[in-house]
Amino acid sequence: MNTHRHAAAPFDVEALRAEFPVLAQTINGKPLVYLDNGASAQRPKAVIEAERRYASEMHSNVHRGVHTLSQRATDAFEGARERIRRFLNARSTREVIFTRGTTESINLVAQSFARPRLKAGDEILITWLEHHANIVPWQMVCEATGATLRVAPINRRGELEFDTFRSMITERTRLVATTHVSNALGSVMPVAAIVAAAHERGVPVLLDGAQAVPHFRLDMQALDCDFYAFSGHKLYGPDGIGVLYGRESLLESMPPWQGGGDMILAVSFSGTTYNTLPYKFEAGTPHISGAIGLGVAIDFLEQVGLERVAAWEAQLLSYATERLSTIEGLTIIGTAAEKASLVSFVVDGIHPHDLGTILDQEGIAIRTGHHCAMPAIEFFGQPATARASFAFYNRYDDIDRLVEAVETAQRLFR
Ligand code: 7TS
Repeated sequence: MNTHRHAAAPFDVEALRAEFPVLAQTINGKPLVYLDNGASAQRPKAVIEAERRYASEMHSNVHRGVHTLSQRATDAFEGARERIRRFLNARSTREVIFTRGTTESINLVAQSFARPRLKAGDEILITWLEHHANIVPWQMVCEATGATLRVAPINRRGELEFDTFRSMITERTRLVATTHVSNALGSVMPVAAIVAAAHERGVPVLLDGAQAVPHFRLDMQALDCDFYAFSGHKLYGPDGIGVLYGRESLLESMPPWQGGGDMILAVSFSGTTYNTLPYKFEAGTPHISGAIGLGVAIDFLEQVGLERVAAWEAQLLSYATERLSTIEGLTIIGTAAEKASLVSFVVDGIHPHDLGTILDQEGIAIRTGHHCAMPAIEFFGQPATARASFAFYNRYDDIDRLVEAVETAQRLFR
């Protein structure tokens, strides 16, 4: 695709919406407004069709058959890995491991990288903004090894206190694990500075990219992090599939996480020889159709253009922030200088869950609750918030509908 010509073309959101069958329905008699993309984004026809085609024409197990179907499935599966490598600008497909999603990717690093290395007195450093998937696996490792989990603070805008964070990286720190974008508040973390500060002290960095990958162009070589985790279902792809990117030298040094088929070269009762990367970390039959669908989702996103996506979503974010700010009694939680396209908010006198229920009556899907980031939400003295998270297929009209529905809820509660 000619990216220059493409970049100049207007962003045709209606044409893009037509690619997403889910969006064209009514919920409770109203046209659906889908603003829960942070929890899971919708799939374009191309992804649905790729999964259907795989099941109806290609399905077989990978890496084991000499027969044609197995070779087709293997080619499509490994082709998806190469697409993902290119998307991430990873050096090699050996650095691209398929997992079930962000959660499993982080657990893999926790169990295979951290657990064998850590001992009492060692530290893992995270931040106050983490999703539970980037807290609990480290707590489990700390419990097993006697290591300590330390948490870098944030300010009232929901930004990392970077100087304090940096001062918490010491000779005891064995790993820094932070989110790239906060799912609860939208804050974009200063990941380049985080990686630089950690590497200055020789500490590896894991980034939780679940909320960043759908919005920004990534470059693993430029970013220079050691691990990067994300999920297919937030990236317009299938659920049950995700990726762990890992620096090859570190992955080489790590023992396998799970044992079974595909992760071995030879097995006998006197011992087993493990497979090479990335297969060493992919025990058992993988989610083949999921990986293929994820490759197609990435192609789709590349065709839309990540730079254009980022520009459109920035407009949506600023329009939503402006419109919601005009509602009396509504407070936006999370006002970082740099934010991805989501808005967390609370409304005086209405519990977020009640608000979510009323919005659903209006056909509007948002997420309410602690967003699996309880410490981040509780930091603001809230048990829960309402969260509208935008994808490139959202439009100004969706935000107008959201604002109207919040005002309707206020009238009902008055
Ligand atoms: N990390 C972050 C930053 C996330 O936002 C999520 C999911 C995860 C990890 C876990 O991803 P999974 O695919 O393995 O489940 N976040 C959300 C959310 O914000 N609403 O629902 C799920």
